[in-house]
Amino acid sequence: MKHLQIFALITVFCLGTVFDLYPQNQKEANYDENKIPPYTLPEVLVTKNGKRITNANDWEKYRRAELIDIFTKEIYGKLPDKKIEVSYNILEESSKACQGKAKRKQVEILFKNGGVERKALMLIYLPKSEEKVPVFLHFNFQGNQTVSTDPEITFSQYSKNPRGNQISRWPIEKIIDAGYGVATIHYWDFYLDQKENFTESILPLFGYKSFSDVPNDGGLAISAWAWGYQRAMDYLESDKDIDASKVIIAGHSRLGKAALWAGAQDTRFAIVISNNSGCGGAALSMRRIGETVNEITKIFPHWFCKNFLKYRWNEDKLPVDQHELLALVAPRPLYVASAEKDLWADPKGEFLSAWYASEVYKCYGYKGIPSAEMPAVNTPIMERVGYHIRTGIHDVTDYDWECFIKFADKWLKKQE
Ligand code: GTR
Repeated sequence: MKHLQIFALITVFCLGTVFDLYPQNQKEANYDENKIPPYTLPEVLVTKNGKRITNANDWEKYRRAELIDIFTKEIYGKLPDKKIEVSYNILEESSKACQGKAKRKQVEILFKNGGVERKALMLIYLPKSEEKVPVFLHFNFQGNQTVSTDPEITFSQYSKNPRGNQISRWPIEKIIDAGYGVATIHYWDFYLDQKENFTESILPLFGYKSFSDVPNDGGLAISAWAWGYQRAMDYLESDKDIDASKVIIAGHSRLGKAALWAGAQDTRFAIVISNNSGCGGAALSMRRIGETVNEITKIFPHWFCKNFLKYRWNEDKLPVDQHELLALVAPRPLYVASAEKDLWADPKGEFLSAWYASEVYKCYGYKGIPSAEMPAVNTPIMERVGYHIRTGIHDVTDYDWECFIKFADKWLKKQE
Protein backbone atom coordinates (compact mmCIF):
# COMPACT_ATOMS: atom_id res chain seq x y z
CA MET A 1 0.00 0.00 0.00
CA LYS A 2 2.77 2.33 0.99
CA HIS A 3 4.48 1.62 -2.33
CA LEU A 4 1.35 2.52 -4.15
CA GLN A 5 1.09 5.82 -2.32
CA ILE A 6 4.70 6.65 -3.12
CA PHE A 7 4.14 5.70 -6.75
CA ALA A 8 1.05 7.92 -6.91
CA LEU A 9 2.96 10.83 -5.38
CA ILE A 10 5.84 10.43 -7.81
CA THR A 11 3.42 10.25 -10.74
CA VAL A 12 1.58 13.38 -9.65
CA PHE A 13 4.91 15.14 -9.15
CA CYS A 14 6.26 14.08 -12.58
CA LEU A 15 3.10 15.02 -14.43
CA GLY A 16 3.06 18.33 -12.57
CA THR A 17 6.62 19.01 -13.61
CA VAL A 18 6.04 18.17 -17.26
CA PHE A 19 2.87 20.21 -17.55
CA ASP A 20 4.15 23.16 -15.51
CA LEU A 21 7.45 23.26 -17.28
CA TYR A 22 5.98 24.38 -20.55
CA PRO A 23 4.15 27.59 -19.52
CA GLN A 24 6.95 28.40 -17.09
CA ASN A 25 9.55 28.06 -19.83
CA GLN A 26 7.42 30.12 -22.19
CA LYS A 27 7.41 32.93 -19.64
CA GLU A 28 11.13 32.77 -19.04
CA ALA A 29 12.24 32.46 -22.66
CA ASN A 30 14.09 35.24 -24.41
CA TYR A 31 11.87 37.33 -26.69
CA ASP A 32 14.31 40.20 -27.18
CA GLU A 33 15.88 40.46 -30.65
CA ASN A 34 18.79 42.37 -29.11
CA LYS A 35 19.68 39.41 -26.93
CA ILE A 36 20.08 36.98 -29.82
CA PRO A 37 23.73 35.88 -29.79
CA PRO A 38 25.56 36.42 -33.08
CA TYR A 39 25.29 33.45 -35.42
CA THR A 40 26.21 32.49 -38.98
CA LEU A 41 23.61 30.52 -40.87
CA PRO A 42 24.86 27.68 -43.04
CA GLU A 43 24.51 28.64 -46.69
CA VAL A 44 21.80 26.68 -48.41
CA LEU A 45 23.58 26.82 -51.76
CA VAL A 46 27.01 25.72 -50.57
CA THR A 47 27.73 21.98 -50.28
CA LYS A 48 29.61 20.31 -47.41
CA ASN A 49 32.71 20.36 -49.62
CA GLY A 50 32.36 24.05 -50.25
CA LYS A 51 30.99 23.83 -53.79
CA ARG A 52 28.73 26.79 -54.60
CA ILE A 53 25.49 25.78 -56.30
CA THR A 54 24.17 28.11 -58.97
CA ASN A 55 21.52 26.13 -60.81
CA ALA A 56 18.66 23.70 -60.24
CA ASN A 57 20.51 20.76 -61.78
CA ASP A 58 23.43 21.02 -59.39
CA TRP A 59 21.08 21.62 -56.48
CA GLU A 60 19.38 18.32 -57.24
CA LYS A 61 22.62 16.51 -58.04
CA TYR A 62 24.85 17.68 -55.19
CA ARG A 63 22.97 19.45 -52.45
CA ARG A 64 19.43 18.13 -52.00
CA ALA A 65 20.34 14.58 -50.97
CA GLU A 66 23.13 15.80 -48.73
CA LEU A 67 20.72 18.04 -46.82
CA ILE A 68 18.13 15.29 -46.44
CA ASP A 69 20.85 13.07 -45.04
CA ILE A 70 21.90 15.65 -42.43
CA PHE A 71 18.31 16.38 -41.35
CA THR A 72 17.74 12.63 -41.07
CA LYS A 73 20.82 11.85 -38.99
CA GLU A 74 20.99 14.92 -36.78
CA ILE A 75 17.43 16.17 -36.33
CA TYR A 76 14.46 13.97 -37.21
CA GLY A 77 15.99 10.49 -37.39
CA LYS A 78 15.41 7.66 -39.83
CA LEU A 79 13.10 4.69 -39.68
CA PRO A 80 14.55 1.23 -40.28
CA ASP A 81 14.22 -0.05 -43.80
CA LYS A 82 11.46 -2.61 -43.20
CA LYS A 83 8.68 -3.70 -45.49
CA ILE A 84 5.42 -2.96 -43.68
CA GLU A 85 2.33 -4.71 -45.01
CA VAL A 86 -0.45 -2.19 -45.62
CA SER A 87 -4.12 -2.71 -46.39
CA TYR A 88 -7.12 -0.40 -46.66
CA ASN A 89 -10.60 -0.97 -45.49
CA ILE A 90 -13.31 1.51 -46.50
CA LEU A 91 -15.43 1.44 -43.35
CA GLU A 92 -18.03 3.91 -44.49
CA GLU A 93 -18.95 6.02 -47.49
CA SER A 94 -21.75 8.49 -48.11
CA SER A 95 -22.66 11.01 -50.77
CA LYS A 96 -24.84 13.02 -48.43
CA ALA A 97 -22.26 14.80 -46.31
CA CYS A 98 -22.23 18.60 -45.79
CA GLN A 99 -25.92 18.96 -46.72
CA GLY A 100 -25.42 16.84 -49.79
CA LYS A 101 -22.50 18.89 -51.14
CA ALA A 102 -19.82 16.38 -50.33
CA LYS A 103 -18.84 12.75 -50.22
CA ARG A 104 -17.54 11.37 -46.95
CA LYS A 105 -15.28 8.35 -46.64
CA GLN A 106 -13.80 6.71 -43.58
CA VAL A 107 -10.87 4.49 -44.34
CA GLU A 108 -9.06 2.23 -41.93
CA ILE A 109 -5.40 1.76 -42.82
CA LEU A 110 -3.91 -1.43 -41.36
CA PHE A 111 -0.19 -1.95 -40.86
CA LYS A 112 1.50 -5.28 -40.11
CA ASN A 113 5.03 -6.48 -39.61
CA GLY A 114 6.70 -9.16 -37.51
CA GLY A 115 3.55 -9.97 -35.56
CA VAL A 116 2.90 -6.28 -34.73
CA GLU A 117 -0.30 -4.64 -35.99
CA ARG A 118 -1.35 -1.01 -35.93
CA LYS A 119 -4.20 0.92 -37.48
CA ALA A 120 -5.04 4.49 -38.43
CA LEU A 121 -8.43 5.93 -39.29
CA MET A 122 -8.68 8.49 -42.08
CA LEU A 123 -11.69 10.76 -42.51
CA ILE A 124 -12.16 12.28 -45.96
CA TYR A 125 -14.62 14.86 -47.33
CA LEU A 126 -14.60 15.47 -51.08
CA PRO A 127 -16.63 17.96 -53.12
CA LYS A 128 -18.99 16.18 -55.48
CA SER A 129 -17.43 16.40 -58.90
CA GLU A 130 -17.17 14.52 -62.17
CA GLU A 131 -13.45 15.14 -62.08
CA LYS A 132 -10.81 14.05 -59.64
CA VAL A 133 -10.37 16.67 -56.91
CA PRO A 134 -7.35 18.23 -55.17
CA VAL A 135 -7.11 17.51 -51.45
CA PHE A 136 -5.69 19.12 -48.31
CA LEU A 137 -4.10 16.44 -46.12
CA HIS A 138 -4.03 17.88 -42.61
CA PHE A 139 -3.78 15.74 -39.47
CA ASN A 140 -5.84 16.58 -36.39
CA PHE A 141 -4.84 16.93 -32.74
CA GLN A 142 -7.87 15.64 -30.88
CA GLY A 143 -9.57 12.85 -32.82
CA ASN A 144 -11.46 12.70 -36.13
CA GLN A 145 -14.80 13.25 -34.39
CA THR A 146 -13.62 16.67 -33.16
CA VAL A 147 -13.25 18.25 -36.61
CA SER A 148 -17.01 18.42 -37.26
CA THR A 149 -20.34 17.80 -35.58
CA ASP A 150 -21.21 15.27 -38.32
CA PRO A 151 -22.70 12.42 -36.21
CA GLU A 152 -21.49 9.78 -38.68
CA ILE A 153 -17.82 10.30 -37.88
CA THR A 154 -16.28 7.33 -36.11
CA PHE A 155 -14.29 8.21 -32.98
CA SER A 156 -10.53 7.88 -33.35
CA GLN A 157 -9.17 4.97 -31.32
CA TYR A 158 -7.25 6.99 -28.72
CA SER A 159 -9.67 9.86 -28.23
CA LYS A 160 -12.87 10.39 -26.29
CA ASN A 161 -13.00 14.13 -26.97
CA PRO A 162 -16.48 15.40 -27.80
CA ARG A 163 -17.68 15.71 -31.36
CA GLY A 164 -16.97 19.05 -32.97
CA ASN A 165 -14.78 20.51 -30.22
CA GLN A 166 -12.09 21.54 -32.76
CA ILE A 167 -14.56 22.81 -35.31
CA SER A 168 -13.12 26.34 -35.32
CA ARG A 169 -9.94 24.92 -36.90
CA TRP A 170 -11.80 22.98 -39.60
CA PRO A 171 -13.97 25.11 -41.96
CA ILE A 172 -14.84 21.99 -43.94
CA GLU A 173 -17.71 23.52 -45.90
CA LYS A 174 -15.57 26.45 -47.01
CA ILE A 175 -12.91 24.04 -48.22
CA ILE A 176 -15.49 21.97 -50.09
CA ASP A 177 -17.09 25.09 -51.60
CA ALA A 178 -13.66 26.12 -52.89
CA GLY A 179 -13.43 22.80 -54.75
CA TYR A 180 -10.98 21.02 -52.45
CA GLY A 181 -11.29 17.84 -50.47
CA VAL A 182 -9.89 17.45 -46.99
CA ALA A 183 -8.40 14.32 -45.45
CA THR A 184 -7.42 13.93 -41.82
CA ILE A 185 -6.15 11.41 -39.28
CA HIS A 186 -5.74 11.80 -35.53
CA TYR A 187 -1.97 12.07 -35.10
CA TRP A 188 -1.99 9.80 -32.03
CA ASP A 189 -2.74 6.88 -34.37
CA PHE A 190 0.99 7.02 -35.22
CA TYR A 191 2.51 8.10 -31.90
CA LEU A 192 0.38 8.83 -28.87
CA ASP A 193 2.25 11.94 -27.88
CA GLN A 194 4.14 11.01 -24.67
CA LYS A 195 7.54 9.36 -24.41
CA GLU A 196 6.06 6.48 -22.38
CA ASN A 197 3.60 5.66 -25.16
CA PHE A 198 6.34 4.37 -27.42
CA THR A 199 4.85 0.85 -27.25
CA GLU A 200 1.51 1.95 -28.72
CA SER A 201 3.20 3.91 -31.51
CA ILE A 202 3.94 2.60 -35.00
CA LEU A 203 7.63 2.26 -34.12
CA PRO A 204 7.37 -1.37 -32.89
CA LEU A 205 6.32 -2.23 -36.48
CA PHE A 206 9.96 -1.54 -37.32
CA GLY A 207 11.27 -4.08 -34.80
CA TYR A 208 11.84 -1.83 -31.76
CA LYS A 209 10.59 -2.91 -28.35
CA SER A 210 11.28 0.23 -26.40
CA PHE A 211 12.50 3.82 -26.60
CA SER A 212 16.01 2.73 -25.59
CA ASP A 213 16.23 0.33 -28.58
CA VAL A 214 16.17 3.32 -30.93
CA PRO A 215 19.67 4.36 -32.06
CA ASN A 216 20.83 7.96 -31.79
CA ASP A 217 19.95 8.64 -35.42
CA GLY A 218 16.65 6.73 -35.24
CA GLY A 219 13.36 8.49 -35.87
CA LEU A 220 10.86 9.00 -33.05
CA ALA A 221 7.51 10.81 -32.89
CA ILE A 222 8.02 13.44 -35.61
CA SER A 223 9.30 10.72 -37.93
CA ALA A 224 6.31 8.56 -37.02
CA TRP A 225 3.87 11.39 -37.83
CA ALA A 226 5.69 12.20 -41.06
CA TRP A 227 5.57 8.50 -41.95
CA GLY A 228 1.83 8.60 -41.23
CA TYR A 229 1.40 11.54 -43.62
CA GLN A 230 3.22 9.55 -46.30
CA ARG A 231 1.11 6.44 -45.73
CA ALA A 232 -2.02 8.60 -45.94
CA MET A 233 -0.68 9.84 -49.29
CA ASP A 234 -0.31 6.22 -50.46
CA TYR A 235 -4.03 5.76 -49.85
CA LEU A 236 -4.96 9.06 -51.56
CA GLU A 237 -3.01 7.91 -54.63
CA SER A 238 -5.19 4.81 -54.79
CA ASP A 239 -8.52 6.68 -54.54
CA LYS A 240 -10.11 7.28 -57.94
CA ASP A 241 -11.97 10.39 -56.76
CA ILE A 242 -8.74 12.16 -55.83
CA ASP A 243 -6.23 13.97 -58.02
CA ALA A 244 -3.05 12.62 -56.40
CA SER A 245 -0.95 15.14 -58.33
CA LYS A 246 -2.67 17.87 -56.29
CA VAL A 247 -2.35 16.81 -52.67
CA ILE A 248 -1.47 19.67 -50.33
CA ILE A 249 0.20 18.58 -47.12
CA ALA A 250 -0.50 20.89 -44.19
CA GLY A 251 0.05 20.81 -40.46
CA HIS A 252 -0.22 23.05 -37.44
CA SER A 253 2.48 23.43 -34.81
CA ARG A 254 4.08 20.04 -34.00
CA LEU A 255 2.17 18.69 -36.98
CA GLY A 256 3.59 21.56 -39.03
CA LYS A 257 7.03 20.18 -38.16
CA ALA A 258 5.90 16.71 -39.26
CA ALA A 259 4.26 18.03 -42.45
CA LEU A 260 7.43 19.92 -43.38
CA TRP A 261 9.59 16.86 -42.79
CA ALA A 262 7.28 14.63 -44.85
CA GLY A 263 6.86 17.29 -47.56
CA ALA A 264 10.61 17.93 -47.75
CA GLN A 265 11.39 14.28 -48.42
CA ASP A 266 8.40 13.16 -50.41
CA THR A 267 7.96 15.00 -53.69
CA ARG A 268 4.52 13.49 -54.26
CA PHE A 269 3.11 16.37 -52.19
CA ALA A 270 2.27 19.16 -54.62
CA ILE A 271 2.26 21.97 -52.04
CA VAL A 272 3.64 22.06 -48.49
CA ILE A 273 2.07 24.26 -45.80
CA SER A 274 3.44 24.97 -42.34
CA ASN A 275 1.19 26.68 -39.83
CA ASN A 276 2.85 28.10 -36.70
CA SER A 277 5.39 25.25 -36.76
CA GLY A 278 8.08 27.11 -34.78
CA CYS A 279 11.19 25.48 -33.35
CA GLY A 280 12.17 22.33 -35.22
CA GLY A 281 9.71 23.40 -37.94
CA ALA A 282 10.00 26.57 -40.00
CA ALA A 283 11.81 28.74 -37.40
CA LEU A 284 15.57 29.19 -37.49
CA SER A 285 17.10 27.36 -34.49
CA MET A 286 20.22 29.55 -34.43
CA ARG A 287 18.19 32.61 -33.43
CA ARG A 288 17.61 31.09 -29.97
CA ILE A 289 14.54 33.20 -29.36
CA GLY A 290 11.22 31.89 -28.04
CA GLU A 291 11.39 28.09 -27.91
CA THR A 292 14.96 26.75 -28.19
CA VAL A 293 16.48 23.36 -28.96
CA ASN A 294 17.10 22.97 -25.24
CA GLU A 295 13.49 23.62 -24.27
CA ILE A 296 11.91 21.54 -26.97
CA THR A 297 14.09 18.48 -26.38
CA LYS A 298 13.60 18.78 -22.62
CA ILE A 299 9.82 19.01 -22.77
CA PHE A 300 9.40 16.62 -25.68
CA PRO A 301 12.27 14.10 -25.47
CA HIS A 302 10.39 11.77 -27.81
CA TRP A 303 9.98 14.09 -30.81
CA PHE A 304 13.39 14.38 -32.50
CA CYS A 305 16.18 11.84 -32.83
CA LYS A 306 18.51 11.53 -29.86
CA ASN A 307 21.38 13.16 -31.81
CA PHE A 308 19.48 16.46 -31.72
CA LEU A 309 20.28 16.75 -27.99
CA LYS A 310 23.88 17.56 -28.93
CA TYR A 311 22.71 21.00 -30.03
CA ARG A 312 21.18 22.15 -26.74
CA TRP A 313 22.75 25.58 -26.12
CA ASN A 314 25.06 24.57 -28.93
CA GLU A 315 23.07 25.69 -31.96
CA ASP A 316 26.18 27.08 -33.62
CA LYS A 317 27.34 23.52 -34.17
CA LEU A 318 24.21 22.58 -36.12
CA PRO A 319 25.33 21.56 -39.61
CA VAL A 320 22.00 22.80 -41.01
CA ASP A 321 19.27 25.22 -40.05
CA GLN A 322 15.57 25.15 -40.83
CA HIS A 323 15.70 27.37 -43.95
CA GLU A 324 17.40 24.37 -45.54
CA LEU A 325 14.46 22.17 -44.60
CA LEU A 326 12.11 24.63 -46.32
CA ALA A 327 14.42 24.73 -49.35
CA LEU A 328 13.97 20.98 -49.79
CA VAL A 329 10.39 21.67 -50.87
CA ALA A 330 11.65 23.56 -53.97
CA PRO A 331 10.53 23.90 -56.68
CA ARG A 332 7.09 22.97 -55.31
CA PRO A 333 5.03 25.81 -53.81
CA LEU A 334 5.68 26.32 -50.10
CA TYR A 335 3.59 28.37 -47.66
CA VAL A 336 4.64 29.39 -44.16
CA ALA A 337 2.09 30.91 -41.80
CA SER A 338 2.85 32.68 -38.52
CA ALA A 339 0.74 34.44 -35.88
CA GLU A 340 1.60 37.79 -34.34
CA LYS A 341 1.18 36.69 -30.73
CA ASP A 342 2.81 33.29 -31.23
CA LEU A 343 6.20 34.51 -30.04
CA TRP A 344 7.14 31.09 -28.66
CA ALA A 345 7.23 29.90 -32.32
CA ASP A 346 9.36 32.92 -33.37
CA PRO A 347 7.36 34.39 -36.30
CA LYS A 348 10.36 36.39 -37.48
CA GLY A 349 12.50 33.24 -37.53
CA GLU A 350 9.80 31.48 -39.55
CA PHE A 351 9.74 34.37 -42.00
CA LEU A 352 13.53 34.63 -42.36
CA SER A 353 13.72 30.93 -42.93
CA ALA A 354 11.28 31.25 -45.86
CA TRP A 355 13.30 34.21 -47.14
CA TYR A 356 16.61 32.28 -47.12
CA ALA A 357 14.95 29.20 -48.65
CA SER A 358 13.82 31.40 -51.54
CA GLU A 359 17.40 31.36 -52.90
CA VAL A 360 16.82 27.80 -54.08
CA TYR A 361 13.56 28.76 -55.77
CA LYS A 362 15.52 31.37 -57.71
CA CYS A 363 17.65 28.58 -59.17
CA TYR A 364 14.42 27.23 -60.67
CA GLY A 365 13.43 30.64 -62.01
CA TYR A 366 10.74 31.19 -59.38
CA LYS A 367 10.23 34.25 -57.27
CA GLY A 368 10.14 33.48 -53.55
CA ILE A 369 9.88 35.92 -50.64
CA PRO A 370 10.65 39.30 -52.29
CA SER A 371 12.44 41.06 -49.41
CA ALA A 372 14.04 40.36 -46.02
CA GLU A 373 11.56 42.83 -44.52
CA MET A 374 8.60 41.09 -42.87
CA PRO A 375 5.23 41.96 -44.44
CA ALA A 376 2.61 43.77 -42.36
CA VAL A 377 0.13 41.58 -40.48
CA ASN A 378 -2.65 40.07 -42.57
CA THR A 379 -0.83 40.89 -45.81
CA PRO A 380 0.00 37.56 -47.39
CA ILE A 381 2.82 36.99 -49.88
CA MET A 382 1.69 34.57 -52.58
CA GLU A 383 4.85 33.99 -54.59
CA ARG A 384 6.13 30.44 -55.16
CA VAL A 385 7.17 30.75 -51.51
CA GLY A 386 4.22 32.24 -49.66
CA TYR A 387 4.03 33.70 -46.18
CA HIS A 388 1.67 35.46 -43.84
CA ILE A 389 1.67 36.69 -40.31
CA ARG A 390 -1.88 37.14 -39.09
CA THR A 391 -3.16 38.85 -35.99
CA GLY A 392 -3.87 36.58 -33.06
CA ILE A 393 -2.46 33.62 -31.21
CA HIS A 394 -1.07 30.14 -31.92
CA ASP A 395 -4.02 28.53 -33.71
CA VAL A 396 -5.52 27.58 -37.08
CA THR A 397 -8.17 30.08 -38.11
CA ASP A 398 -10.52 30.72 -41.02
CA TYR A 399 -8.10 33.41 -42.16
CA ASP A 400 -5.29 30.85 -42.38
CA TRP A 401 -7.49 28.51 -44.41
CA GLU A 402 -8.58 31.34 -46.74
CA CYS A 403 -4.92 32.06 -47.47
CA PHE A 404 -4.09 28.38 -47.96
CA ILE A 405 -6.95 28.07 -50.45
CA LYS A 406 -5.91 31.23 -52.33
CA PHE A 407 -2.36 29.96 -52.49
CA ALA A 408 -3.46 26.53 -53.75
CA ASP A 409 -5.77 28.17 -56.30
CA LYS A 410 -2.91 30.26 -57.58
CA TRP A 411 -0.45 27.41 -58.00
CA LEU A 412 -2.60 24.42 -58.79
CA LYS A 413 -5.05 26.06 -61.16
CA LYS A 414 -2.18 27.69 -63.04
CA GLN A 415 -0.88 24.29 -64.05
CA GLU A 416 -4.14 23.34 -65.79
C1 GTR B 1 4.34 23.35 -27.84
C2 GTR B 1 5.72 23.19 -28.41
C3 GTR B 1 5.77 23.80 -29.78
C4 GTR B 1 4.58 23.41 -30.62
C5 GTR B 1 3.29 23.30 -29.84
C6 GTR B 1 2.14 22.54 -30.49
O1 GTR B 1 4.21 22.83 -26.59
O2 GTR B 1 6.61 23.82 -27.53
O3 GTR B 1 6.99 23.45 -30.40
O4 GTR B 1 4.85 22.26 -31.31
O5 GTR B 1 3.47 22.65 -28.65
O6 GTR B 1 2.34 21.53 -31.14
O7 GTR B 1 1.00 22.97 -30.26
